[in-house]
Amino acid sequence: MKVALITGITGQDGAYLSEFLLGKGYRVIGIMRRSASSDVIGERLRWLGVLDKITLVEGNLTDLGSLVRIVQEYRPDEVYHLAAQSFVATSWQQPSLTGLVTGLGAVTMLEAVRIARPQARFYQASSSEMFGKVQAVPQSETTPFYPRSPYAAAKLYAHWMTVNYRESFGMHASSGILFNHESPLRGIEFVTRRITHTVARIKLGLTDHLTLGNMMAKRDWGHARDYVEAMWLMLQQDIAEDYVIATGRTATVTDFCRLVFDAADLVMEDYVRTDPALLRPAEVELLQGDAAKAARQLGWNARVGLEDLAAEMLAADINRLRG
Ligand code: NDP
Ligand code: GDR
Repeated sequence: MKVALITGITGQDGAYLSEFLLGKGYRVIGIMRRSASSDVIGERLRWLGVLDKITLVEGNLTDLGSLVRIVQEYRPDEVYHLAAQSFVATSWQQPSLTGLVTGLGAVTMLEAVRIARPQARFYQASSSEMFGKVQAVPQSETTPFYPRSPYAAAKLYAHWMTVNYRESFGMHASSGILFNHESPLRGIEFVTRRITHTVARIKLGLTDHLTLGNMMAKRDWGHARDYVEAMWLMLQQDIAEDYVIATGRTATVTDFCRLVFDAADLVMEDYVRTDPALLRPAEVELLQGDAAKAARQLGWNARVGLEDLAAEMLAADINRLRG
């Protein structure tokens, strides 16, 4: 039985990846940071019905010893490094923490693997945010990076360190440059979930408005369940490389918002307000990925379209609020 070690297992992608790997017959070990809310922290895993099928161990990205001991004990074949301070807006408020966790944390994990299990295959969760002020449209593996937030700068460091460990130590280390991917398990602070959750509340008479920031920003949104499969596919290749994972379709925040209001049979203009306080110090205006390499080499293509994603997220939020 193959063993997979996942950091960030309590997050959106960790939950879907656990479900996917269990389906492939893996033993799944997840690193969870100590929390005073440990009773609720496994909610996403519980929602997918996988909490009882995985092994959770305590560790923290800022603590090399804890990571080394876990890698020594469980001897993973594959390591999926997903943990991060992942909310871009927060990265301006906590730039040092974001650098420590999202940037240096990846190196700490790479070190743990290099020390205790160098033959393990390693996946780094890189991000389309690294393209930032985009230098070309659409963005592919060869597009130059131009990070626009402390988060993106930290991810870029982690990205190049992953490349460096591959080239310096011959580790099988790949970076997936994933564009935005969402699901009913998306954190409530991200724009898609903020929209579906609030529209569900409007539908149920619990609030009468939705406040947003920059509605003109364009993103390439896919479904998290599709994207975790791409992570796995990267680690099944003989040679480790980096891949862009995206749908190829871009839409504004307004477009997504309208889809959700339409799905709820409500008129968007009656409810949406904007608040300049939600604008970011520097914005990533346009992301659109070119995942041709992933299609060619991994046989991977996004399956879920934006309309279905919006409808699934809204339905889940309505059900949760009713339940
Ligand atoms: P989430 O924010 O949902 O999950 C982040 C995870 O990291 C959580 O499990 C969190 O634990 C954990 N974590 C945070 N700090 C630490 C720490 N110091 N030690 C150990 N664990 C920690 O992110 P997603 O699932 O959406 O994304 C997964 C990864 O992919 C992230 O690295 C993200 O930056 C990256 N990414 C995401 C994209 C997306 O659209 N979703 C696109 C491109 C990249 P806790 O539950 O305790 O908070
Ligand atoms: P992003 O996701 O920054 O792309 O990072 P987010 O959903 O936070 O923002 C997307 C766009 O929507 C605009 N926006 C708002 N955003 C939020 N959160 N709340 C609002 O009210 C709002 N109004 C407008 C933002 O300005 C932005 O342009 C996500 C994270 O998952 C990262 O970890 C990951 O690396 C990237 O996607 C790819």
